[in-house]
Amino acid sequence: MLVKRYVVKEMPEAVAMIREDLGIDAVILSTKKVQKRGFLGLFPKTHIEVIAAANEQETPAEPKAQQYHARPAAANAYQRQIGQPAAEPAPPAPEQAPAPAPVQNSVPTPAVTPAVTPPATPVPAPAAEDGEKVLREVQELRTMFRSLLNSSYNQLMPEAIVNVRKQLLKSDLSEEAVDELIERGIRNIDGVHEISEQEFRGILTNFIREDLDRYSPPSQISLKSKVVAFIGPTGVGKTTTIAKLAAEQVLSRGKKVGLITTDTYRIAAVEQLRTYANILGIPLEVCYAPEDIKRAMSAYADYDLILIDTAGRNYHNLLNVRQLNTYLEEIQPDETYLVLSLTTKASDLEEIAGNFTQVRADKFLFTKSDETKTYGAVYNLVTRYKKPLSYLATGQNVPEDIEAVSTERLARLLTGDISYE
Ligand SMILES: Nc1nc2c(ncn2[C@@H]2O[C@H](COP(=O)(O)OP(=O)(O)O)[C@@H](O)[C@H]2O)c(=O)[nH]1
Ligand SMILES: [Mg+2]
Repeated sequence: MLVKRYVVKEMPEAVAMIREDLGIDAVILSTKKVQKRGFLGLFPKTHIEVIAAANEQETPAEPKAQQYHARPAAANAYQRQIGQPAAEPAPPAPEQAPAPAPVQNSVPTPAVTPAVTPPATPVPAPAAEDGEKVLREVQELRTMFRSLLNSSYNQLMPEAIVNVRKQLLKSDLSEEAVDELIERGIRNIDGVHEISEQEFRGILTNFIREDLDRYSPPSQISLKSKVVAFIGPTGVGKTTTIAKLAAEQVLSRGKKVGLITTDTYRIAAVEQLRTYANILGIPLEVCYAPEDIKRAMSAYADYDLILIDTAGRNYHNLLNVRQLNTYLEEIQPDETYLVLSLTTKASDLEEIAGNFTQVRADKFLFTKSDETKTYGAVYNLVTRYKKPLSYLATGQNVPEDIEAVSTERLARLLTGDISYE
């Protein structure tokens, strides 16, 4: 990604420079009026600062037929911003028409120098330096975007984009995640002023869905897994979720299921799981210490699936996380689900999930989706901790209130494309 800043007298000058430096796929990220004190006061005071960006491999521009749409779109967008009537859009070039003159010939010669002078001939740099440069530029771009979106300049952002951004923040996506998405969205469109709110929302919905599927699409208990553990903080719904999944595996998949609980911290916790086990007619083994695990496992030697409930403890405390790890080392699960409630405060979820990175957790399982209308934490955690989704627990009823996650539905809820019932 190349990001460049230009300070020009008139917008068409900037457009011509951008096209020459960054190519026709460059996007204008921002334009604003700036006061510039010139040498000996010779320059006029009001200039326009233009920030533009493009993918590095797309530069420099090759003259192509499409190029001729770039200037009118950007220039018109700007003219509308500063209250001048936009020029008529250029008619599409007829198929056999002679090649039109390059754009820079049709605009006045630039009377100013860009604040960042691009190199005339790009010199190939070593790979490591390239990487650092790209990182630096991406960081610059982020910082610029954040200040852009939060400053008075916000007023210049088209309403469509501002509204989509507001909705994402309302869904509890982190500000950082939102700004990254908006930035990606803008990079993917031809002109920020041309796009409708619905179109922009559609683009971001797709990005969110792709991101949620990136670390492998949501999956349920694998047919190959025999030992599956459920871990997570107190009261998030681990035991209830295990009861729902045990019922599904027994009733719909015809599996021979056994339960183990290591949650002997609360007496009621064992009784709660025993009640579900009795209803389903499946056995429950209780483990009071990590040494009990081997005995419990051997009791289930000829079972298809063993679901393991663990103690809900305060996992802000790393000591509790380590204790849990001792159990998991004995259990050696094929899959471990980190169960988290969507009703937990976003900052607590971040911290708890962070502490659980010390434990091998394979997938996220979110509960209590019925008690909140903001699912942003799902996106924040999946993208931050790079683990896939699995099930969504949607209520207290056993066994029915659980479903496989649909990333498309989640993405549409987050952008406000559909509403929570
Ligand atoms: N609204 C709602 N409540 C749930 C859900 N899952 C569990 N619960 C309730 O949350 C409480 C704690 O559940 P429990 O399974 O004991 O949590 P654990 O401590 O993590 O094992 C119980 O009252 C459950 O009925 C859910 O998806 N939605
Ligand atoms: Mg429990």
